[in-house]
Amino acid sequence: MTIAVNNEKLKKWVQEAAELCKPDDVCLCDGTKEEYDRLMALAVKSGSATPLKKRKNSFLFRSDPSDVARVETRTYISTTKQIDAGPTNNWVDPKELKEIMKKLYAGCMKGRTMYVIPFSMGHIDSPIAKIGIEITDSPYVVCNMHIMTRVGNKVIEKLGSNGEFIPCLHSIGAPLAPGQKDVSWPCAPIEQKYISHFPEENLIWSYGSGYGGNALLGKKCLALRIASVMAKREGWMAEHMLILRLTSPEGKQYHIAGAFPSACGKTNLAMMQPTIPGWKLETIGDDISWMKIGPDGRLYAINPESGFFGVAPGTSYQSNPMAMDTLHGNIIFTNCALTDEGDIWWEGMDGDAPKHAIDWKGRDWSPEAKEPAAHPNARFTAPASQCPVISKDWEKPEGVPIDIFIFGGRRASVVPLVYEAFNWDHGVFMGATASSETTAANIGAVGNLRRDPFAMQPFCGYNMADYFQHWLDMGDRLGNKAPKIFYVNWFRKNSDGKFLWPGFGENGRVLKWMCERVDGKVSAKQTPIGFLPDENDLDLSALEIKKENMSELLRVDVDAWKAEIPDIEKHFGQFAERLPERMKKELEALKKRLG
Ligand code: SAT
Ligand code: MN
Repeated sequence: MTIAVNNEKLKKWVQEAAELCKPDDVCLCDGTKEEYDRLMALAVKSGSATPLKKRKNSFLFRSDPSDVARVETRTYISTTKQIDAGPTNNWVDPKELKEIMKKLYAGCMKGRTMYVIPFSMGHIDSPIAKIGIEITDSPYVVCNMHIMTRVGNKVIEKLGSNGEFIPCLHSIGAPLAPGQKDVSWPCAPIEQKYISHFPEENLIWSYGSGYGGNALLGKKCLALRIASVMAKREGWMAEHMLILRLTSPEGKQYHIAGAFPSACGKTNLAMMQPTIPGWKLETIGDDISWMKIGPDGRLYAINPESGFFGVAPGTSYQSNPMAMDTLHGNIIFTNCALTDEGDIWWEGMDGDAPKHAIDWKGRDWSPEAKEPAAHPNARFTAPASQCPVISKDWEKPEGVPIDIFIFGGRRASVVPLVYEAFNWDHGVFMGATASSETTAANIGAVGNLRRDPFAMQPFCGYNMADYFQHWLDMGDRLGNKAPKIFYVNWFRKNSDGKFLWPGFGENGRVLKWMCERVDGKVSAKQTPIGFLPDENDLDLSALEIKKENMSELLRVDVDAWKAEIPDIEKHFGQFAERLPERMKKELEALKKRLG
């Protein structure tokens, strides 16, 4: 079926892109299974995808070794004034950046097909949803977008003749000369990669990479960087947060949204099965939350995505059984290892490692090999609807009312298992000063401690200080209907470098304490950093954990917190006079409480 596009803005933009990029063909995507199957068959034929014998309708891709993660150093927020991008974003003047990129885009799709993907972030009937159109020359991107977003004719219909959309231009940056043989993962070298955002005109231009957040432009580029700016303008929130529903044994529902940096266990927490009897968890989203104040004055959240782009290594029946069961079929795997039986494998999967496999670089691999079989940022792309614990309300157009916000990160020391904010401003301060050790989700060093405010450091599309102010403004509007704010750290270690907390399903115990705090059912002790549970307040029934582990997990090390202050001051200092007064006050209050 062909569908008539009568949106003049869309027609003009596609025509301009085609004139600039010079593809051999232009194809308007319809989001159907036939389209997916056709593109996958092409990818298999060309050698870029391997069908998996052991998993129905599933395929393995291996990327170029240089193109394995987001590239924060090549990611730009391009505003007229640099101060509007703020000190945490790379900035180039829009005119200059467009000149550079136009030269790269000129003829960049020669020998390839240009796909036009109409997609909706959020259920098409949701008042919170937004429409994007991605132009790409990567069939891999089209197939991933089919899973991660809602693609198809319905979007074109909804757009109508004058509907608004966010144009997302993407090219892998690897034109083919006549007769030139393609490689299995074409991309451009790092110095030619640009992931550019023009928030003043809601525009995204990405060049040179085919991977994840660099190329699936609905995700980090639209749903976080551009959406965060739109949310500020329009009075809503676009956050790097999972969304889950917890139901108590009495049947009371609590909705929790949690912000953690990439590869810090958001997908695991979003699907976690609590070990404490009677508590039930359902998944709504694992990465992004868009939230608006509803008619009753509460904050309602939708998951704008329709799939999971999860980190594969470490995912197992022990760490995330629900994810494992999601992966039975219809999955795109990227940079995992291939077993001799025709299945995928990665480090941390249940059972023994295979005796032989093909690693993510396509080489023979055995357990004696020096390098891992799967890349540490290897991923699965999975339809959310396949998750056994997906909530029946996950696509509810109006969203779900949020009761609790959680912030967190990876910290081997200092930060206790859980603490609660004294009030909204203090909670915003906790989010604004959140810190984490870096992971393989970005190209760069792993394990370095950095401030990652609200887990949005790589994803905030404007001056982070203004974003702090936006959080304060939202709190003012929400008043006593604002969610309660908590901070968690599942990753605290003992002096031998072993994790003190068992994590995974046991994290339900911490969530239960939060719900009981919301209901005013349990007490907490006041410490300089916030309210902490007494050991007796946490439900530790049937959990074998050493007493000394618990006291270390709930210890507020005042000296270590004092030692954090200069780094927080440095972090805040970069925002100069843009830093909200109320954040300065919170810092002074913390200093005072620490003594
Ligand atoms: O590559 S993605 O940006 O989609 C994943 C992540 O970093 O969270
Ligand atoms: Mn993420």
